[in-house]
Amino acid sequence: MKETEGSARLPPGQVLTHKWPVLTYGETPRVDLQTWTFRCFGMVQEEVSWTWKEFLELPRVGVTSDIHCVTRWSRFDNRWEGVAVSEILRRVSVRPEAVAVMAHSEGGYTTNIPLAGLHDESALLAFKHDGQDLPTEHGGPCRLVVPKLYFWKSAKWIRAFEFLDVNEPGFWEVNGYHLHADPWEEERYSDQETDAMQRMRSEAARRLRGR
Ligand SMILES: Nc1nc2c(c(=O)[nH]1)N[C@H]1C(S)=C(S)[C@@H](COP(=O)(O)O)O[C@H]1N2
Ligand SMILES: [Mo]
Repeated sequence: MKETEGSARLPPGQVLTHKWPVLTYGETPRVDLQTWTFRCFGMVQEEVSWTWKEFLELPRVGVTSDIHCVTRWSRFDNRWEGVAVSEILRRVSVRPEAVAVMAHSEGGYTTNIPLAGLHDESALLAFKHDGQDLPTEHGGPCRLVVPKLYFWKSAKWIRAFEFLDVNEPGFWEVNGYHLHADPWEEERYSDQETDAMQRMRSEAARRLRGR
């Protein structure tokens, strides 16, 4: 019976693992908590930012969720602790034209997430995993966790949300990964995007070049 339950929780094309692989493009960055801030900028009425000390004073949540990596491993029942993304969004006056967020990480990694995907009670900025401080290689001191999307959207060493009026591709999305990334729909690669998404992608690319 457990197995039936397990496979119902496993998205198509995924394999269950109990280990937690480290997947980082490039080096693990050095994060300085003295100068660390989490910033919300872009399509907002006013920029908001928190120092590490201020960030730790925000209300906290615990969320248990499953990881689904596009490289086909999934890991169930990860116990995360941190600040809900909804808690952050409550404190930022997002302009009505904003449709997406670019998550910016220490070291330059970026990933785009439609705003609708962040209005999700299971999304959080996590600093603990299974009761321990988040290990550096897994994104400590703080990473984004968006359980309903493939794990590349969960930016490690997160430092900012940039609110955007187009759903611009981030680092992996420029390099062939899907703009949206729903594991239940197997939205793995950009060649699976709809025509509308492809048009949005090229519009965003044109805008980026024009900057
Ligand atoms: N800053 C940053 N965040 C990142 C990545 C990265 O290279 N840099 N890799 C992404 C990818 S592709 C995956 S699968 C997960 C891996 O997280 P883990 O190393 O904790 O398993 O982090 C995502 N977040
Ligand atoms: Mo990944």
